[in-house]
Amino acid sequence: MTTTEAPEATLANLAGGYGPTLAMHESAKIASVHAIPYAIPYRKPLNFASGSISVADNVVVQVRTSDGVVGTAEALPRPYTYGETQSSIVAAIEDVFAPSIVGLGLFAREQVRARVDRTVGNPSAKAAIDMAIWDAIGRTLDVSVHKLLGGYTDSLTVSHMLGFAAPAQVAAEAVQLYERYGIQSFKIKVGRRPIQDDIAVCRAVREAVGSQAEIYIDGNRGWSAAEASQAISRLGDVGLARVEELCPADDVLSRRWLVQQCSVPFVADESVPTPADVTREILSGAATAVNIKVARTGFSDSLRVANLAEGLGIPSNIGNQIDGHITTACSLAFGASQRVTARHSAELSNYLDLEDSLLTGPLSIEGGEMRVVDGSGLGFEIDESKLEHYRIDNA
Ligand code: MUC
Ligand code: MG
Repeated sequence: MTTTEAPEATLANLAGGYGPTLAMHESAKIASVHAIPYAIPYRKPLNFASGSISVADNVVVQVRTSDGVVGTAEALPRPYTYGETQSSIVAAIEDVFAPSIVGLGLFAREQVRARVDRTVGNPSAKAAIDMAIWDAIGRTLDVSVHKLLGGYTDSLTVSHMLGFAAPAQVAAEAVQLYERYGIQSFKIKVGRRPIQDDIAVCRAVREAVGSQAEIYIDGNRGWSAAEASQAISRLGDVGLARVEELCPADDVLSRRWLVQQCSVPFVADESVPTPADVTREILSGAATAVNIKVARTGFSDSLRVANLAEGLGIPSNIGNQIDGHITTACSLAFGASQRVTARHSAELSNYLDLEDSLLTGPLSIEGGEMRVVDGSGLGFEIDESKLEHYRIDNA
């Protein structure tokens, strides 16, 4: 086999039901990969323990095939989590990854993975390339990515991430999200501030949304294990469904001590950006659940994390890397495709805070649920005039 031919196992996996179409496009190749930086403001900033975001300074990634099909995804720079910036993502894709994968077979995802993994780090750049290739495969075969990935169900329960603000303001936002979209699951950002401030916010939200709503907290490593332990016991009356990354995973022994006291799942998020990290952290007792973020593991490695979590017998939740519209569509397609992720609420709604969208059609949340768009590939189209307007590389 040459490196530009699709490996047979991958073709066989994809072929179920799509045989004739697949045969027609078997020789499709990756013809080009482009990274387009853009900036869309948020209506209000999202503040959390490890950082803050007021503009979606993301990177659209487009993979064009030798058949002229274009697959699209986006990369989200999160310097406080993975060290990538908007310009480092563009440079990694244009200068390093594109030259190493152009010419590979479109269906040779494992070849692509092997090539990009020769460079360490850059999880968001790698993830966006992977998802754009899956989109191009879906469009080539005229099948949705959601079906290609597993097609488990057609909708997910939405959870919304609430940033730092005064208790009354956070509670009012939660109520508004319930009244307008039916959302009844809320992740509250905590950590770094005085503990009583976080406790006041959690109590205000619980009081405002009632006992039926799901509430959980994310510390983004902002507490010590001792502070987190104190906060958890003082939050007993709030009824937390799970807790996330409350203290640094590098505080190895105190983190394990904290996790052992926890009566609800302790979710690892930024401490598990790769399948190997999931194995290491779970087996060492540093967490009892994991977040899956397609923004950092694409679809190919998100499948690995979901399978690993299932094998280890721990919950896996669809997290949110403060996703824009494109990544939200990717998170939805993935989360609804797998049985293990579909059983939990998925963080899909923070795109609501963006001032504008690059997509031609809206995403919609009704009754607290988001339905999969069942078109070719990821099922969305880019509005070219909007991309032209918001891109920052053609001034
Ligand atoms: C989260 O769950 O931590 C904040 C930083 C990041 O990378 O993702 C967000 C949300
Ligand atoms: Mg988190």
